[in-house]
Amino acid sequence: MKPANTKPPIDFPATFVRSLATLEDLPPIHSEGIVGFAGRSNVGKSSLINRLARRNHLARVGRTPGKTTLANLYALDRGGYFLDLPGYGYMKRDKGTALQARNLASELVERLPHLNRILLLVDVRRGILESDWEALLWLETLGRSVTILLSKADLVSKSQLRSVQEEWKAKLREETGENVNPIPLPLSSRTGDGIQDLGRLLLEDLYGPEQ
Ligand SMILES: Nc1nc2c(ncn2[C@@H]2O[C@H](COP(=O)(O)OP(=O)(O)O)[C@@H](O)[C@H]2O)c(=O)[nH]1
Ligand SMILES: [Mg+2]
Repeated sequence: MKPANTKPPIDFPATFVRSLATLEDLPPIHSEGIVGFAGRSNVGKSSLINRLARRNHLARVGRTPGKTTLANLYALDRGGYFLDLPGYGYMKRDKGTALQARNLASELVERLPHLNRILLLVDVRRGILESDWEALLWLETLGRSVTILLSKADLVSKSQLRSVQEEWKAKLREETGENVNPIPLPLSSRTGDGIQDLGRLLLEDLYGPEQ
C-alpha cells in the first residue's frame, strides 16, 4: 500500500505571456528554465498545461486549427516558463500550415538554450505513430532531453495502457540514447493520473534536485 500523501499537490501557477507566430515574437527570456510541450494537434498539450497550472482556461483547449499553429508562452509564478509548441500532424489538411508550424517549432527548439526538457505527448490509443517517432528522433538530434507522455490514459483499459507502455519502453531502450527518458509516463489531464509524478520531474528540471 502507498503511504498516505501528506504533501500538498504539486502545481505550477502560471500566466499567459503571449502567442508566437515567428521567432521575432519571442520576448527576452533570461536564465530560467523552459519546459516545452510538443505533440500532434489535439493530443492534449493545452489540457495538460491547464491541469499543471490548476487553471481551466489558461490554455485554449479543443479544435482551433488556426490557433494551434502558434506557439504559446506561459510564465510560471515561481520562475521559468511553459512553452506550448505548435502541434504537428496537419499534413493532410494543409501543407502550408504544416510547414509554418513545423518551422516555428524547429526554430524555437533550436534557438532556445533554456529549453531544458521537452515533453512529447503521444495519444495512448494510437500506439507508436510514425510522425511521433520522427518528432522524437528530431528532438533527440537537437540534443534536448525528451520525456514521452502517454496522454488520455483514462480512455483505455489498464491492460491496454500497460501494453502500449511496454511497446514504447522496448523501442526507446533499443533505439534512442541517453537524452531520451526510457520510461514513458502515462497521464490523464482528465482524472489527474500521473500528474504528480510529472510534477516532481518538472520541479527538479526547473529548480534543481532539492525540491
Ligand atoms: N479523455 C481525455 N480527453 C482529453 C485529455 N486531455 C485532453 N483531452 C481532450 O482532447 C481534446 C484536445 O485537447 P487539447 O488540450 O486542446 O490538445 P492540444 O491540441 O494538444 O493542445 C480536447 O477535447 C480535450 O478535452 C485527457 O487526459 N483525457
Ligand atoms: Mg493546444
